[in-house]
Amino acid sequence: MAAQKKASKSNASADELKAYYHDMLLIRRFEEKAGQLYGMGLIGGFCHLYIGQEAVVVGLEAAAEEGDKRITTYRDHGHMLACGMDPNGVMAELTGREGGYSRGKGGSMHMFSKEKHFYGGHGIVGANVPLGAGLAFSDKYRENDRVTFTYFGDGAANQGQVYETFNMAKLWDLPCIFVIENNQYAMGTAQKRSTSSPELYKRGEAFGIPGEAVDGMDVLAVKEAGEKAVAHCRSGKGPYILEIKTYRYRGHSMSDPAKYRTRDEVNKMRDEKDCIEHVRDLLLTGKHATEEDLKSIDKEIKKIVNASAEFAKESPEPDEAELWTDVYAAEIPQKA
Ligand SMILES: Cc1ncc(C[n+]2csc(CCOP(=O)(O)OP(=O)(O)O)c2C)c(N)n1
Ligand SMILES: [Mg+2]
Repeated sequence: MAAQKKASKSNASADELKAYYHDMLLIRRFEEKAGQLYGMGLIGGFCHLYIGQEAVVVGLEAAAEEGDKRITTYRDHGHMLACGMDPNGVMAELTGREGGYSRGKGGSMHMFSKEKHFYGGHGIVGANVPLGAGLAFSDKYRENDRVTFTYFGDGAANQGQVYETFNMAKLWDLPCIFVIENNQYAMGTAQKRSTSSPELYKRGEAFGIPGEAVDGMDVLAVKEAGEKAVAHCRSGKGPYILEIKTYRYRGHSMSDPAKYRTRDEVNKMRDEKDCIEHVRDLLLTGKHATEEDLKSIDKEIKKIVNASAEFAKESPEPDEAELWTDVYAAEIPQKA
């Protein structure tokens, strides 16, 4: 609730607020649909939904510019949609079809888009963090001013390789924003059961990397913190840590009955802190939009999401011969 009061003082424009509402709702409805398709047996394997955390990625994408890079974990559908990847291609990948971003061979955790500078989708906890520093290194090497958003969870923040990465990222002042999405749980383990120093934004102190904690249920606060972090990185000052405090409403993955927390805890977050309701309130109370305007956005999103599900069902399964493709790069990059 505190976040809601803070944000209501914001002077974000009507268009800006509507765009956040649209983008967060797209992620939520897309994820709900993915959950349904999973229940129907149309999606197999692992599937980690992003419901509850939408303001994190939408706020940070609002602070990003064309050419900036992003890399994340297995909880990745929201990141793909927020950076502008096509919902049809994402849903078709979830159902393992030819029309998917990895031509049906990657699934939920392994999708990429060179065009949108989205580098996955990684299933091994913590392993995408050094890769993110590598992406930032490539920009530093090329002497452009792009930055990389490297997302990981509160659980991953206890991984050793994260600290090896912090060391090198600061040593070389890499333009990398380490985004810790602290949703309070790592599978069934609450942060307080696993973590001796819970202020994750301070984890860079030993390396000289600044950090701050952000209310991740408030898209405007996330955007503001993102802009600060981006400015820091672009000006050549090196990496920055954002600990974004958020919450996942669903289980860790589709196979998690979530018995490690109470229904009341989840309901309280939904009722008091929901990021989409927050922007909806700002739009209505600030008279930036009417109920009718919001209904028409809802309708548009329903159409996009339903179309993605249709596309995902109709797209054929990959041909068996595809087992032999995309194993090695077709072209080996040569030294210039
Ligand atoms: C190296 C490694 N260890 C364990 C796992 C199993 N595992 C998958 S997700 C996860 C929890 C990670 O939690 P967190 O980093 O907080 O991310 P969240 O799922 O909350 O987004 C674990 C232990 C794994 N995938 N990789
Ligand atoms: Mg977590």
